[in-house]
Order: sequence, then structure tokens, then C-alpha cells
Amino acid sequence: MSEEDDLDLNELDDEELVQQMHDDLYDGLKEEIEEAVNILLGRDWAPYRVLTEGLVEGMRIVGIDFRDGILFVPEVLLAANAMKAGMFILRPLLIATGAPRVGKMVIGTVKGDIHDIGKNLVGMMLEGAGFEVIDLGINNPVENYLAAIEEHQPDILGMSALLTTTMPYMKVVIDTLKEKGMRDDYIVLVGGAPLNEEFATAIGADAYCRDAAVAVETAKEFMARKHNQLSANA
Ligand code: B1M
Repeated sequence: MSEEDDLDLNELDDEELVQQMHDDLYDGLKEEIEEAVNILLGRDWAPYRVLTEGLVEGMRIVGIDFRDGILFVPEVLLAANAMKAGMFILRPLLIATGAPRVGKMVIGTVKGDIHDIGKNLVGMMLEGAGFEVIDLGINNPVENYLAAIEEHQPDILGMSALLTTTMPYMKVVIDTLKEKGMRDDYIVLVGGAPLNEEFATAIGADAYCRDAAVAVETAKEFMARKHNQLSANA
């Protein structure tokens, strides 16, 4: 039995445990991640802190070694599965805030792109802030967004892209909304690691959201503006 197998996560202090989570995420160890999340929650860590310091930071490290060719797709998939298992535990805690309904959002990852961890996180955080979230999943062609908008009549359309090759597809969606005369009916928020504010402006989105917390703040801000406009026009 290796030294690793003997490791009792309960015996680690908070800092060591978070460090161990980064290692376990890197190694795609789902059960260890689940255990560590539960231990930190048991030590009264706020779910958002467990998420950001334990999981998101761990995935950032995975991303660096993926970029540098040290980790490959199969390993990163395992890391993603471990991260999702941790998020699954945190989800009900993040969304159970009892916040009043503040708006509705349709969100999905664009066509050609299967990354969904960031989008899922944004969805969770928005639900926690009182938004109703309709998640279209990954690899969405423009038709999916249009159908969801028609069916659910959201206030906000959110799009996620993690690849430089898929981010231009967001413009296809926005241009289609323009062609149909629907663009101004919705707040369009975009996000994903390769994007920035200039890109969001260039494609005609309302705002770029750097992370899930910014997405929540931005969504709330736009909803407040929308309500102010509606009451001014009443
Ligand atoms: Co991929 N991948 N990947 N990958 N992957 C990246 C994105 C990459 C940067 C890695 C690297 O080289 N460093 C690179 C893209 C390079 C580029 O385009 N410039 C890359 C590549 C190249 C690829 C493949 C092409 C690899 C291959 O096959 N050779 C392939 C493409 C598949 C496809 O989509 N067609 C691929 C595949 C995969 C896996 C399947 C193995 C896996 C995805 C599993 C999954 O999502 N279920 C994977 C992963 C995990 C990553 C990295 C390591 C991590 C992404 C992640 O989950 N981050 C990633 C490296 C990186 O991003 N640094 C990488 C954690 C997450 C919390 O952050 O997604 O940024 P993020 O989301 C944030 C914000 O961006 C923002 O808020 C979130 C929460 O704070 N946000 C939004 C995101 N969406 C938003 C939407 C909004 C608002 C905010 O709407 C309003």
C-alpha cells in the first residue's frame, strides 16, 4: 500500500486539505474530492469558498499543465469528473438561498464546444441568486437558442465558449437575433476563458462576465436597469 493510500484527509488542517484537493483533482480522484468537500463543509466553510479555493483553483492548475502538454484529454476528463462530483455536493447549498425570483436566463455552451464546467457553475450561482435558469447544455447551434428563447421567454441569454475556435459562434447567434428583430428583447451575456470585454463589445453582446460571481452581479445589474426602464415607460 502506498503512502497516498494511508492518507486520512480528516487529519489534514484546512490549508493542507485544500492543497491535497488540488492534487486529487489533478489525479482525477473523484471519491477523495467528494470526501474533502464534505470535510470542509463540516468545518463550516462556506460552499462558495470550497468551490473557489478547492475546486476552481485546482482546475486552474490542471489547465496550465494541459496547455503545456503535461496532461492530456483522458486525464483532464477524469479531473473534470472529479470536479463535477464536488460541484454536485455543493449545488443544493449554493442554490438554497431562498432569494426571491429576480429573472430568467437561458444559458448554453455554443456549437462545437463541449466544455460545460464553467457554464454549470454560472448556472448554479445564478440560481442561488434567485434566477430561474434553463440550461441548454453543450454544443448548441443557433436553432437551440432560438427555440429556448421562444419557449421560455427569458430576460437573459447567456453563452459560454472555452475555445478560440468556438467563441466567434456567439456572433452568429447575436447576428441571427438581430436579423429576426429580436436582439433588443434580451440581455445577452457572454463568458468563457478566452473571451474579454473587447470581444463582447465587438460581437454586440451586452456584457462579458469574467467569472460566475461577475455573471451574477452583471445579471442583477441588467435586471435592475430593465425594471427601471419598465417603470419609467409605464
Ligand atoms: Co479543453 N481546452 N479542450 N477540455 N480545457 C481548454 C479550454 C484550453 C484553454 C486548455 C489549454 O490548452 N490550456 C484549450 C483551449 C485553447 C484555445 O482555444 N485557445 C482546450 C483545448 C485545446 C481542448 C481540446 C481541443 C483538446 C483536444 O481535444 N485536443 C478539446 C476540445 C473539445 C471541444 O470542446 N470540442 C478539449 C476538451 C476538454 C475536456 C473534454 C477534456 C475537458 C472538458 C470537460 C467538461 O467541461 N465537461 C477540458 C477541460 C476541463 C479544459 C480546462 C483544463 C478547464 C476548463 C474548466 O472547466 N475550467 C481548460 C483550461 C482553462 O480553461 N484554463 C481547457 C474551470 C471553470 C470553472 O472555468 O470554464 O473558464 P471556466 O468558466 C469560468 C469563466 O470562464 C466564466 O465563469 C466560469 C466560472 O467562474 N464563464 C462564464 C464560463 N462560461 C460562462 C458563461 C457566462 C458567464 C461566465 O454566461 C453568461
